[in-house]
Amino acid sequence: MLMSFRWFGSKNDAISLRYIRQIPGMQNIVGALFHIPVGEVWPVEEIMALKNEIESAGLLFKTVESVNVHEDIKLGLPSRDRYIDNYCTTLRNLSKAGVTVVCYNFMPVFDWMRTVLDWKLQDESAVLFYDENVIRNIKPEELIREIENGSGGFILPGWEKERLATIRDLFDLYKDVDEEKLFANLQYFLKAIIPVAQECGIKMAIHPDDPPWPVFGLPRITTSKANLERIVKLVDNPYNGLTLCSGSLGANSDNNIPEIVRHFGKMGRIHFAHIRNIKIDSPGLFWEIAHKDDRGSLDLFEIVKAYYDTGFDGPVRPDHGRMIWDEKGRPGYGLYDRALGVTYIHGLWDAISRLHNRG
Ligand code: DNO
Repeated sequence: MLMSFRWFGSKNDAISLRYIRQIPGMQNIVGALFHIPVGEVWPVEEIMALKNEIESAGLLFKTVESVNVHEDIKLGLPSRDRYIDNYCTTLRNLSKAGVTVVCYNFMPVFDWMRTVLDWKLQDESAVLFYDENVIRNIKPEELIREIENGSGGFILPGWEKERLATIRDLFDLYKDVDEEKLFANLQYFLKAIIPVAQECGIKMAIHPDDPPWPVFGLPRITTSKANLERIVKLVDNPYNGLTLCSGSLGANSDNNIPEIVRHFGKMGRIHFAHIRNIKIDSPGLFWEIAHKDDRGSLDLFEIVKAYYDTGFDGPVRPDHGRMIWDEKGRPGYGLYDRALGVTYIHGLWDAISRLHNRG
């Protein structure tokens, strides 16, 4: 595995590359050009500048999260072809910088969703929290306002202002889009981009919907083993693969994460691993917890072992962490707890591999 850390760039991240490099075993940065509006081409010069900055700090830049997909593509509007062309140009430009994995998602309107960004656990650490009852009783606009107010001044990935400004129009446009339509629109997109990705040596990795069920009546399809199976078959090519996010898929306890990792790992379709733990209180009510937490709903040992057993050698990131030690930063994306997560994942991996090699 290639141990990786998500970084939002020197202008947008409170954490320096120097600190990230000091995390034991850290190798690779998961980055993006966050200022480019969704749907526009990422210029090669700017990608190269990011690569140089990361490499000068002694780290690799092999992974991008995310090249976001324009809503017109998800909606299947006639204007999608222009955005798909732009997407292909961005992939070509990224390949010039040596990027080998691109993560994206296909969630209508919203990206990941939470109802509280600083839920206090008993030990006073703060975590991301989700309650379906709140979602049922709040207007999307209100939730957006609350998320913005709780973000500590940081722009949260997927919650960029411009995109959400037109929210009412988007809800109207999605009235005619059900799950089947969304699958068809995803297939149209994949048929166009996967040959380009293959030619560029970039593995495409769709991120699961978070949480993995419909929200605000909008369809979501990247939600379960069966749907992931359908997605990888929409274009049956090894470059059409997955970001296997344990915390997103795992919020539905019907999703058996170690089993899903083994299944798609054996098929060679997991291109990016997001490993974190959550605590499910009851269906639709969950919060994030430390990677090492024996009260967690996910078994991180079994998950890491599934990656090890299937020979996974792609990028892995600790995904989110709690806010601890009075750190101020982007909710979910502090330095300290993600660094602890990295160390825990390394510890599990090293122990599994040494025991394995001993026979
Ligand atoms: C949130 C992230 C998501 C993820 C996108 C991938 O913390 O897990 O924003 O990056 O869904 O496209």
